Amino acid sequence: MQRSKRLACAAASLALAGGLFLPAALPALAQTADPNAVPMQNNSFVPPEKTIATGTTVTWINLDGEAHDVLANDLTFQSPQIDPGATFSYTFATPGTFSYVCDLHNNMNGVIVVTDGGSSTAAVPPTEGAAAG
Ligand SMILES: [Cu+2]
Repeated sequence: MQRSKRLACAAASLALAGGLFLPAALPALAQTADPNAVPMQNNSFVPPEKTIATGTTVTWINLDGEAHDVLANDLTFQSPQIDPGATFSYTFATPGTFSYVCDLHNNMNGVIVVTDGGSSTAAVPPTEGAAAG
């Protein structure tokens, strides 16, 4: 049966591309409702690049079966070892582009782009022209 052979081949490719398949990680990923979360899965940051507004707290969540950490290239932030299932949060108070790595896996890297305010969802009313007496 050619069709099933092709399917098996595709499945094998997927398995190779994704590394170890960890069924236990799937429900955990579904729980990641926080839009500012960066899961660490299959030795990757997901997504590797994230854009946030100034003042946003990013939470890294380790969904792998081994420890990771996050270390900004410019040392703006640095986590302790993040064990499986553990998290690390950092609030970005200043705009900029912050690239970071997992110190334990040098092929694991990511970028946080912090924009200068401008978030349309920010509930900060303009104070310009407010009456002062
Ligand atoms: Cu790592």
